[in-house]
Amino acid sequence: MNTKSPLAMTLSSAFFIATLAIPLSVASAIDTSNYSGSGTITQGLAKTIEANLFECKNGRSRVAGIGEVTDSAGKKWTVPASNNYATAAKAVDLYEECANVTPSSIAEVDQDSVPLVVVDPEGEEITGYIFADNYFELYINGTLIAVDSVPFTPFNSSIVKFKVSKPYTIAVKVIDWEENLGLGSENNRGKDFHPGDGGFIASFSDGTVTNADWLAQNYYTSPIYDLNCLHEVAGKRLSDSCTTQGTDNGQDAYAVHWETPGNWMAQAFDASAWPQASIYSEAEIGVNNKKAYMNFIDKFSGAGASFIWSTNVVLDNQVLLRYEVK
Ligand SMILES: [Ca+2]
Ligand SMILES: [Ca+2]
Ligand SMILES: [Ca+2]
Repeated sequence: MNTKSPLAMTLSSAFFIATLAIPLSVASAIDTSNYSGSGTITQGLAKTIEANLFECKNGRSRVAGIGEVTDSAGKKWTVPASNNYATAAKAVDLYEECANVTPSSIAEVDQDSVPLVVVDPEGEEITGYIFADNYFELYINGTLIAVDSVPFTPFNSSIVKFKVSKPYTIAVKVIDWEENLGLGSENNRGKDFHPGDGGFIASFSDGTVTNADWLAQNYYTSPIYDLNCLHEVAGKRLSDSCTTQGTDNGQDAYAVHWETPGNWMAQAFDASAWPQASIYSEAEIGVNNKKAYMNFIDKFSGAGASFIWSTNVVLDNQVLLRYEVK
């Protein structure tokens, strides 16, 4: 026998409907049941919020846009990464085709004209030589020294100068830029959704070079087509079993995002949980046809520097690097 009053019946029905409505209202939520990592998953193309950061006046360049993609909880993520390109001082170009800066070697570069950024007035004056696929922002002891003058392509290289006392901390944000915002891909090698690759190499006049002693943590991985291929071990955000093949149907790719710590570039930031950088060969990065690199190779591999990135130089698109110079 049902002892409920008509009012109680109505209330329980209303409650039942409200409970049903919860899954209905998030019916478009991303199915992340295959994912067990610490990141946040988004799926599909981002909304373009900045159409293009860079126009090449003298040649061709890929469109370097910025997008925003929203996760299931309504949080917006900037892709390929938040950056200071619009406002920060651009690094002086060693080589940059769009600006007609095309010296054939370091001997042709007027290094004395490079502006000096003073971090410590009593410090040592240090020159840095940098090549990034595709974009870097360089901090010394938390001070932003300069950002890459070309966010995506063509491939360029840069020279910076700063004054600092040892020990000091180098912190670099590197971005492998993307055409298909939020999808980690570009039209390349005959595919509409080809995952591009990254890579970063630098040497400094005090003998500091990029190598496996640097720390590298990944904050954005895409494209991912099967969330099950992702795993994490000892702080490493691994995607080594995920495909790196291009496709013509990549519009539904997943991306994994991790919040970057607000003070990651500060000297006092504790990066001890970050993995060590992974090393890549010049052949893996594919630099032998890039004059921005080859014309200054004596300042890169010739100076003992190695290409570094996180564990996946193809799928990881925003990587933070740190190194303490003793
Ligand atoms: Ca660049
Ligand atoms: Ca990539
Ligand atoms: Ca790239």
